[in-house]
Formats: sequence, structure tokens, C-alpha cells
Amino acid sequence: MNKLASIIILLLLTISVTAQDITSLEKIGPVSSVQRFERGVVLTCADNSHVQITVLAPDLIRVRTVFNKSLPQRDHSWAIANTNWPAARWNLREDTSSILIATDEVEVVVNRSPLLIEFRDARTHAVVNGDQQPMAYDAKGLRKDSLFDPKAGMFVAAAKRLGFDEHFYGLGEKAARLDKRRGFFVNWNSDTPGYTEDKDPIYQTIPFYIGLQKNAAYGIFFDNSYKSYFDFGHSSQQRVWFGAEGGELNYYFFYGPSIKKVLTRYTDLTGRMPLPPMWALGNQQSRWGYYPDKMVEELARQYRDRDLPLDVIHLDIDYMLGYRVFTFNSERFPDPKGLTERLGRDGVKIITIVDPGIKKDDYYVFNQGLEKNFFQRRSNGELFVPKVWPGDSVFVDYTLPEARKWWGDLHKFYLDNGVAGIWNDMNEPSDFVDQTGQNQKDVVSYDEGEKTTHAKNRNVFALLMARGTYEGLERLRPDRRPYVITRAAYAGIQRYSTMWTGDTNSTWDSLALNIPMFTTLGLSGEPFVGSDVGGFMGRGNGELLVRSYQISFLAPFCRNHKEISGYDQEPWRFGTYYEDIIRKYLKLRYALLPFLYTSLEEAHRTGVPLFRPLVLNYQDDPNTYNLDDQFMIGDDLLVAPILKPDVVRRLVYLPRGNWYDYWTNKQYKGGQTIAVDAPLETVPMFVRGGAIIPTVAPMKYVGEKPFDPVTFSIYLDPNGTASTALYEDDGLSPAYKEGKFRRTRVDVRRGVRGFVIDVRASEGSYNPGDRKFNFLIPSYEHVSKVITASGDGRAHQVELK
Ligand code: MIG
Repeated sequence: MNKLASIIILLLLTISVTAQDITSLEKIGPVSSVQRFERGVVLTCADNSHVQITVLAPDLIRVRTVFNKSLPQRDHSWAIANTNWPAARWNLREDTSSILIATDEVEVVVNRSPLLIEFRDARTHAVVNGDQQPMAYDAKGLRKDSLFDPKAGMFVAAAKRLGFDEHFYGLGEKAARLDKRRGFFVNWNSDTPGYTEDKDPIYQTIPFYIGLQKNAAYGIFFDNSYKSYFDFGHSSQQRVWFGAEGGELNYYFFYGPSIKKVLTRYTDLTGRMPLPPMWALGNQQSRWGYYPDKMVEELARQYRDRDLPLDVIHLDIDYMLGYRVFTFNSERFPDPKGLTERLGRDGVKIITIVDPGIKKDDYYVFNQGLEKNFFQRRSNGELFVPKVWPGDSVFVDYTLPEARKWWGDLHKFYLDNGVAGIWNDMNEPSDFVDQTGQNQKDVVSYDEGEKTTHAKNRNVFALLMARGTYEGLERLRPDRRPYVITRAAYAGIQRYSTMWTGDTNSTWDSLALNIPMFTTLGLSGEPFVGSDVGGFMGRGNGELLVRSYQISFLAPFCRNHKEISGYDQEPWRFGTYYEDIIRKYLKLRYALLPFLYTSLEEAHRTGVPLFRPLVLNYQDDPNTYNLDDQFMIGDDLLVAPILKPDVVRRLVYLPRGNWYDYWTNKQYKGGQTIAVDAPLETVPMFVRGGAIIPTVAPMKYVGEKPFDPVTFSIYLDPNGTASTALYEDDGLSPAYKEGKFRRTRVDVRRGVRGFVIDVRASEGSYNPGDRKFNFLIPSYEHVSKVITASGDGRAHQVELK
């Protein structure tokens, strides 16, 4: 080999090693003193680094580390919703070699020299998670050349021992399989049209993951908005590490041991999804290019004529005048208010896209923002002028509270025109000049007075824009629930927005990513997710579209969407054979509304998502740890879609218990893998024994008819019992937050002759009026009974023979 070639190879090796090797970084010094404070300890280290360990709850510990300096006063994060935790009992024990902080649930053991942190189960003392090397920082600037902006920060990292049987979930939106073990991921919000599996990063940053080993789950939220890295045993089988290109080594440790408990705590900390209007669960139709208004009305008419349910039509960027946000193109949409009113009479709502790019042009939005000095500027004071759809544009500095308020208030324009929800796109923020962020490097954000640059603020841009939008809608229309959809995000986004997975392809590979992506988002605090049904880019076909609906008809966000140059993709475009199957699934979605809404409310209340990987419900069953071609809705429905062309049969894993084929009511024992037929008409679907699925007759749109009668389909477990707790409210207003809801628990057990159904007295003050409840046991063909359930929520007992 010649000399040059070997030098090049050596150079390449060094680059790839330094990018993923953290062993060469400077390690934090040993502990030299311990200072106790009300909620924890501050460790001072020999190198003058400081580690603050705070007990926020018995199962939630914060580790905050700064290197070579004292802890700054300022302690702020856009992700955190709750900083006010009730006091939790803890105590401190010190000896010459270690420091022990014990709560009722977790022990934090800090080895003094070298400084290594370990988290243990307080009852069993078993180690749940432990440092593999001391926390580290790039004191010598070894990685400097690979940083986005070396001036903005120093690389910091923590390393954890990787368990032989440890599995990893989370990190929000990743084009990757469910179990992240052995994966390496980067977080840097990026506009990545047509992404395929393993493209990374894509649009969102959720630096939160769940580890699962020996049935004990924990979570780690590395709350750092700089470009960040997560290595789950990719570069070394010794360790998991995470790091970022600046900021503090600031992470939260959650102890389960159940995944559900970790999710509840994570969403205690970063906030929960408020309930969107119930019609957000309705069917939605979009494509880039729906204009003029006549075409939109024709679309709605087709839906109604074809007896396909529809709640929402999305208007993409072509509704605007020259892509100016907060305008309508008056040739294409001369009377937007009239349009939304006409459509509204038929139950169809309009959602408009709103991009962050404001055209740099003499019009009211630009003029107002300029005058108020709300736009982003470079460090030299010049306006930052990215190129996006409107051409030369400006972005709002959403870290400014007054700018967020102004932005929110601008949405009066849409509400006055009858628009029902807002779709935020391009908010990575995407810039046609350069997608890496280089062109934005010296853009300064106010950032609570700290005046920081893009390296820190890029990943939170979408979060703050969504916040401005959500809070504006809430202010402008306090009696209605806001509905926002976003592409990019940072942790905490669930407080303000729902999301979709961006520019997918109309391919089977893209479709197969739906399940791991939706479930992973759910495991990252974002329950309201969906993907363009049929895929966004390229040309699909009837079979792909049907199989896509067979997943999305149960996804929270069910929207068919297509790029402007793509072949039309509405449900009827490939002929009646496919349209008829799609109709069947859309109607089934509407029939299942009471069940879906009940599961959605659970996600709102607990942080546990409705669209679930099996591991979430069966974390003690290793067969579920990497199962990502089937999913569950709530606790009760198991779905195993077809993800390849020409396939009409597949294997399905049924966890413990007993299961009923949804279509045939045939019963199966759990704990086995079975082969089932799946012709195009049929997506394999199973109901858990012990479940009761509440349904209604399908409707054209959500709210067309009241939920009357409600049918309770009872699927008995081996003991002959089943139960559910139906959740209902007005579906539109925020009154549910004040207790205006109804939760009706139903328990079924075997009686002397037949079955006894107990409809318990309902909880909450919402009164839907008297109506019919219809009880049936699908596996006992002729058993059913209808009762009148009283509007005041009284208990009823019913015998079913
Ligand atoms: O540069 O608004 O992901 O859903 O149709 C493309 C046009 C901008 C990207 C979104 C897509 C939307 C499209 N947008």
C-alpha cells in the first residue's frame, strides 16, 4: 500500500473513532466534598466540576453536571412542565468510598473515586443502571472539528454499562425498528423528504429512552437541546452512551419497574397531551394541491356520495397568496368563510398549513413582526433571511414570550374564516439555502435573556412555535380545544401538538416503518401520531393503500396525504374493489370511536399511549421485546397487519391469556404463535379475553349522531369475566378538565344461569341523557340484551342468558 493511501485510511479511522469513541474524553474528577441540600446533594469534584443529584420523586432522580465550574443559577428548559414536586422522603449515608441517596424506590450509589453513579432498586438492591465510565467532557477539544458550532459549546457525555439482555425503546421519531439495542442515533431536527429506514436524524428530537432488562424498566431523559447522540451498544458492546455538543450533562432517571410507570412519570415531568377535539379521531384527507375551493367541495361531495366517512380536509401551502402565511389566495379561495361554512354543514372541517417562513415583503405579518423586532437576527444584527416557499423569508424568535403571543394572536385570521385546526410544517426549521443549519449558525435567539445561538435553539424551534400556536388558539377560543399538528419537535411537544411522520414514500418498506415509528413515538410521550396513509412520495397502488389503511384506521391521526406531483390517492382512485375494503375499515374506525376515545383519554391522563407495542402490555414476556410487525390498541385489541405485497397469510404472536379472532370469534389460547389468513379484505385482529369493546353505529363524521345505542361486545376470559371503563365527554370543549366527563365501568361475571353485568354508577358530571346500552357476547351467538341506561349515571345490573 502506498503511503498516501495508508495516511488516508488512518485519517478516516481516526475520524470515525473519535466520532463515536468517548473513552478518550476527560473524565470528571473524584468527589472531594459533599454538600447536602433540601432535596439532595451537590458533589464538588477534584477538578472543580459539580454534580447536583436531586430527588424529585421516589422514582425520579435528576443528575445535573457541569464541568470545571460551579453550578450556574440559571436552570431552564423548554421541555419541563413541572418544577414543583411534592417533598419525597429520602436519606443520605456516606462512607469513605461512597455516597448513598435512598428513596422509597431507588438507591443512588455514588462511588467517590472514580466518580461512578449507580441506580438500584431500593427493595432488592439490584442494580438497574450504572455508569460504565465517569461522566466526561471534551476538555482538550478532541472533537471540536466535528461539532456543528465549536464556539457554542463543549462536548459532554455519560456512559452506562450495557446489559447482555438489555433492550431500548424511545427517542421519539426515528426511522428505525422498535428495539434500539445496537443502534446509534443523532438528534438534529432535519427536513428529510423520502426518508427510508435508518435515515438519521429526521424531523424530531426526543432525547428520552427506556431501558428494559430482567423485567425492570427505567427511563433516561437527557434534557439537552444541542445536537445530541445516543449509542445503545453500537460502537462498543461494553456501553451505552449519550452526549451533546454543549450545555450541561443534565439527565433525569426514572425507575419503573414497569414501562407504564416510567411513561407516567416522564409525562409528569414534560407534560401530557391535552385532549384534542374528538373529531381529530375522524378520517382526514389531504394532498398538496387541493385548490381552488371548487375542488375542495368536489372532494367533500365525493366522500359523501361514496359513503366514505370524513371529518377533515387539509389545505396545503397552495391556499395562500404567494405562500404568505395568514392570507388566502383570493382567486383560488375567494370566500374562505363561505367555504368552511358550507363544508361545516356537512360535518367537514378545514385545517390549514402554517409554515414558519414569513415572506420578506411589504405585508401586514412581515411589517408588524419587523416593527416589533420579533424576527430572528444574526449575531451582527442583520435579519436572518432563509429561503423557503415564499422565497426570501424571516423566522420569528419564538423564545421571546411576546413574539409567541403575537404569533398566537395572528391565528384569529384563520379562526375568523372558520378554520378548525393548524398544521405546522417546515419547522425544523427547514431552509432551502442549506438543510444542515450552517446558514443559521450565527442566528441569535433571546432564550430567556441568555442570547444563545442556533446550536442550542434549533431543536426547540418547533416546540416553541407549536406552543405559540396552541396558546393562541386557546386564548382566542377558550371554549374549544386547540388542534395542532407538527412535523418537528422537542421533548414536551405533546403539551401543544399532535404529530405526523413527515414525507414518507409510497412503498412497502415505508409502510413497514409505521408500526415501529408509531409505537416508539408513543413510548416517547407522543401518543397522537400518524403517517400519510398510502405514503407521501411516489406512486402507490390499491393494494398498498388498503394495507396502509389497515394500520392507520387505528392510528390516532388517520390522514391520507400526497405530494403535489404524485398520482392521486384518495380511497377510490384504484377502483371499487379497493374502495370497498377501505370503506369497511373507515367505518370500523368510526364504529370503534367510543373505544378509541376511551384509550385516547387514558393517554391524556396517564401518558400511556393508545397505539402500543406488545412489550408495553407484556414487558415480562421476552417474545415481545423486538416484536414490531404487530401492535395493540390500549390493552384490548391486537392487530397484525400485512406489510408486503402479494401476502395473504402471516404469523401472529398471541401473548398469555385467551384471544378471540375479531372476525370469526374463534378463540385461541395465548402464549403461542399462530398462522392466520389475511386476504386483502382482512387484517388479522384479535381481542383480549377479559375485554369489553364499546362501539356505536358508524357515522359520516364525528358528532353526526349521539352515541346511542352503545354496544358492549363482551370477550370473556377463562374465568368468565370481562370489564371496561367507557370514557365520554362533550368531545369539543375543555370542560372535561373540570370534571365534566363520564366514566362508566362495566364488569361482567358468570352468574348462576348465564352472566351478570354490573354497570357501575358513573363517575364525572357529564350527562349524555338516557340512551340504550346493548350487551352481547360475540362468541355466544344469540346472547344479547338491550337496556335503557339512565342519563343520571345510576348503576344497573343486567342478566344475560
Ligand atoms: O417542502 O407543504 O411534509 O406534508 O405537503 C415540502 C408542502 C413542504 C412538506 C410536508 C408535506 C407538505 C409539503 N411540505
